[in-house]
This record gives sequence, structure tokens and C-alpha cells, in this order.
Amino acid sequence: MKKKIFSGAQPTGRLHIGNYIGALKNWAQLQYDYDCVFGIVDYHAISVPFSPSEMKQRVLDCAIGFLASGIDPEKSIIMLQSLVPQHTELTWILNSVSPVQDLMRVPTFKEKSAQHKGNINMGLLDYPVLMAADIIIYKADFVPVGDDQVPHIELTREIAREFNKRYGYTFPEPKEILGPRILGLDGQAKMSKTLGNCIYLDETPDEIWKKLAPALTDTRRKRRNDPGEPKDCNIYNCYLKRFCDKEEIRYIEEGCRKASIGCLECKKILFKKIVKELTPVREKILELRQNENYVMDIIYKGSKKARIIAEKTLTEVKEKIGFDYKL
Ligand code: AQP
Repeated sequence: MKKKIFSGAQPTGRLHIGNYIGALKNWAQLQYDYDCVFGIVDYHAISVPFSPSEMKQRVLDCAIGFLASGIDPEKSIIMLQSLVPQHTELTWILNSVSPVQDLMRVPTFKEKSAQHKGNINMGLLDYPVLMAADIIIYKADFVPVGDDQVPHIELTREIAREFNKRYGYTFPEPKEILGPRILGLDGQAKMSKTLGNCIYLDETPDEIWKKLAPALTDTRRKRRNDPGEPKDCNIYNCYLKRFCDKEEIRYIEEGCRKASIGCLECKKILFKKIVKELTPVREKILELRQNENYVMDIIYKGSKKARIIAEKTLTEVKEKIGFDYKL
């Protein structure tokens, strides 16, 4: 039996290089060795202000991003959270084993509360419990995520452990498979759809270069001949190391330290590599946008398969808590 994986993304905007490097690229490789469920988690996305008229398009964009990054719907389940209501039902049950003080300490709750001061809603606080339900309803062993998600996975383990302790062993405690954290091109914050500090997967080479050329590097290199330190450069840490091969990385490290290459030359090398890797992804996105019925069909089929697994777990959970009714 293969081990199980669950991971997901919120339909909060077009997917970007951070999503791709931190999560999607990893998912596409893992699907060969694990039974994978990849969710478009739309109920999570309504805990911040959103436009109902844009939601369906965002769900489609998200699924298109998954498919274009290499998720194969024949190997993996691509599902939509709101089409599998067992997730939200399990959330209510898990709420009763989730300590409020732990939820209030979650960094994303603090961040999102600061971002949306006029809308600190219950959904923001309860977000990690819904995420725990998303994961453990499939009895996932692993969750491949960017490292920003670690506190959520820790909480998922605590919730699973507490449920198992109270009602008998039901859920494995899932472990994270970490992808790197990609900062925005200004080197300040995590690349994020909401902040917009992104290179999107569907951007043209011209659009990418316009963003990459002025991006922050090692601030010691004020002039072309100033030597730099790659480890202090956001472009090196977040991008070069992910897109270039070992030889190119060595050449750039040396060239930067000796000032034999400038930041712009370094960015040109990186630009070529990004364009080479992302062009097929972009082309696939454009192709799938012409065929949205096909994409919707994949979402429906995946959600039906997901429901079967989720319902089995929910029935087991309800029996454990004494809700053993046959209607
Ligand atoms: N900058 C990032 N670096 C590494 N991994 C990242 N991920 C997101 N941004 C980065 C990973 O992508 C997966 C899907 O993320 P998400 O869409 O569910 O939500 P998010 O983490 O909240 O992503 P955004 O772009 O920051 O969205 P908004 O702005 O809507 O909150 C996750 O595995 C995540 O770790």
C-alpha cells in the first residue's frame, strides 16, 4: 500500500513561482510514489474579503495551475473542498478537541488579523481546524507544503492526537514534506497572491524580465565592481538555487564574490532558466484556459472520488463519538 498525501491551495488568485517552487513542483514528483489528493480549498478562501462573482474563475485558475505544473488527474485526485462537505462536517467535530488558545497563537491568524482589522472573523481563527480536517479526512501520512505552513501541520498533529486519545486511534499524525520559502522580488515578505509581489506562472518573458531586472540583490553591491556575498542575496537564495544547475550556481557564487560578474549578468542567466522552465507551464495554462469545461470535469470527477474516501472516514469518526445512526 502506498502512503497517502494531501495538500491544497487557496483559490485567492493566479498561482505564482512561490506556489510552484514551494509546493506544486514537489507535488508533481510525489504523485508517482504516493496516493495523492490535491485540494482547491475554497472554503479557506472566504475567510478574507473576496468577490463571489470571481470565485469560480479563481477555482478554475487554480486547477489549471495544478494541471499545468504536472499534476496528472489520472494519478492524483484534484478536488474542490466545497464539493466534499465531509471536510466541513469533520471540522465541527474537530473543533471540540481544538484548544482556542493554540488557535490564537497561530502566526497566520495574527498576520491575517493585522491585514484585515475590520474583518477578524471566526473563519480566520478556525482556519487551521478546517485544514486539519482537509488532511486527516484522507488519513494522510504526509503533507507537502511551503515552510510557512509548518505551524498548521503541527496543530493538525495535536488535533489528531487529541481525537485519538479521547475516542480511540483513528488518524495517523501527518508529517510535513517541506518545500523552500520563496520571498517576493523585494526580498521583504513571502511571495503571496494577496500581496501581489509575485511572478505569476502565466507571465510572458517580457513581463518576467520587467520584474526581475530591478529586483533586490545583495545591498553591498552598489556598483558593478563591488564584491558581494551570494548568501545575502534574495535572488541567489530564493531563485538561482531553484532554477540553475550546480555548475551555474558555482560560477555565479565565485563571480559574485570576486565581482567578475555583475548582478544584471547574473539575473540574465537566471532569466533564461526561469523562462526555459516556465514556458511549457505557461503554454499549458493558455491551452487549458481554452478548455475550461474539460478542467471543470476533472474537478467534478476528482471531487466525487474524494467524497467516497471522506465519507468512509466521517462514518468511522461518527461511530467513534457515538453518532451511530442509520437514516
Ligand atoms: N512564497 C511561497 N514560498 C513557498 N511556498 C509557498 N506557498 C505559497 N506561497 C509560497 C505554498 O503554496 C501552497 C499553496 O498556497 P496557498 O495558495 O494555499 O496559500 P498561501 O500559502 O496563503 O499562498 P499565498 O500566495 O500567500 O496566498 P494568499 O496571499 O491568498 O494567502 C502551500 O503549500 C504554500 O505553502
